[in-house]
Amino acid sequence: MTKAIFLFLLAAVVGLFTSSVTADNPLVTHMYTADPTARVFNGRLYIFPSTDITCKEGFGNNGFRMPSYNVFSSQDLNRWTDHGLIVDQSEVPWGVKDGFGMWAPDVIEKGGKYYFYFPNIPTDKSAFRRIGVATADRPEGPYTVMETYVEGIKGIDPNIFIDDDKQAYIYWGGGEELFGARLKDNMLELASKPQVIEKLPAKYKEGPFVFKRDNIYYFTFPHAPDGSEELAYATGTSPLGPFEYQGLFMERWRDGQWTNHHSIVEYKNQWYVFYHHHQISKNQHLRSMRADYLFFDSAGRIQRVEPTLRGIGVARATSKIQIDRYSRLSDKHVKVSRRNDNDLPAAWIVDRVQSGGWVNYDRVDFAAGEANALEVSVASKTLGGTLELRLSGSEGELLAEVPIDDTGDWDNWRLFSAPLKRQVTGVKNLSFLFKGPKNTALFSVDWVRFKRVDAEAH
Ligand code: FUB
Repeated sequence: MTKAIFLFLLAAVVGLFTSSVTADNPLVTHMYTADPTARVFNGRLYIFPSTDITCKEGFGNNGFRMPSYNVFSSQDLNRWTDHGLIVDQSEVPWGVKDGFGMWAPDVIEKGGKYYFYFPNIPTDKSAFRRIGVATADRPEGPYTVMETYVEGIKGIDPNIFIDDDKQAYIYWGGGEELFGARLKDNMLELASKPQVIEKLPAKYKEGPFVFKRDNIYYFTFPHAPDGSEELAYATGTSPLGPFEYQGLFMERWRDGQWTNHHSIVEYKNQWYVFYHHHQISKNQHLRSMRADYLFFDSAGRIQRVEPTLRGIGVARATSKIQIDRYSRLSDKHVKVSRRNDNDLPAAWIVDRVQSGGWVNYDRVDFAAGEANALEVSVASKTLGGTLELRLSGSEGELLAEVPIDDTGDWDNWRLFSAPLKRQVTGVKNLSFLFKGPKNTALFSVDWVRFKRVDAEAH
């Protein structure tokens, strides 16, 4: 068995039994993932992020320690599979084996073959980064890494775009300039000289990501005009430009996270942006990938994206719904805290709610007849209170009232439940309200879910 196949099988076994890939943001909570490239292959959405591992500030390139790549996929954007590791730095023939320089990747399908492009530190010291390619017959691998890097490219953050006429292009950065070139049919060599993508705004840019929609070519990129990176874009009528700068579509982080890195994909008639943030670690070198909906206006302009915790996809009513990944939250009487401090997988709770607080969680799918009761996992060291479930906002129809008692301690989690007042079907936006004595902590909520119980159990 080759090392690549062994690594693939090992990672697949580990990955498939890992359940901390979530429907909400961040998408992955059992490891750190950054620079997500999302692609649709064979009706499934795949994400190819890079991997951040624990580092001392300043150790590794620019403080990052990035040894390998994993792949994740989903059909419904709710249940995700971690397919495990696909390429490790130790497998790259031309790369430094302990360089931890496996920065943002991309992948593309051509002729039934999957081409995975990644930056790495070359042993020949010819550049800060060269771009390598690994190929596979399936998106999740196993991948075989090519013997040498793509000649003619020095830089990071490869991105591939294949136009309708089947011509492939490769783009890369980072610095004051971003570059592009045609790729040969073999996808491994340049077919044209690298050219600077012109008319982009000044200052540092990286992570180019090109896509086409309604005959407009979108050249999108993280841009640091002044401080941390915003996600910006330009549009044009051909793959290598000229492009006209259109402005930003996601604001920069203002909480110590310098980078952002994105990809944009259409899946089942909806557009999405994948990007990263350091919410779990609070360390800008340990990032977590996220996703949100993306919309265009009638002129094809990308609408500003407000990053959410709720993220994308429709949650199943009978799954554990993490309402701490809320859609909206009342201004007062509710806060969200990490449940397990620094451990991975990361988990959060709605922490010590007070009367009058509420949490909204959108897009929960009730299949006909599958649930007639609400169950909540809660903890309380006071008298408890009542958790109300309402439809479509805190003033909406009252669907359930769950009485909650003292569970003995703030980390002593118990299940409480109550019947639904009527049968619910279809996709609903839910609101959870907290009631009880004023100005005191009532209870904490870990998760909620819906279930079917027979009449006597009520
Ligand atoms: O992840 C390492 C580098 O940080 C990427 O290559 C850049 O795009 C930025 O996200």
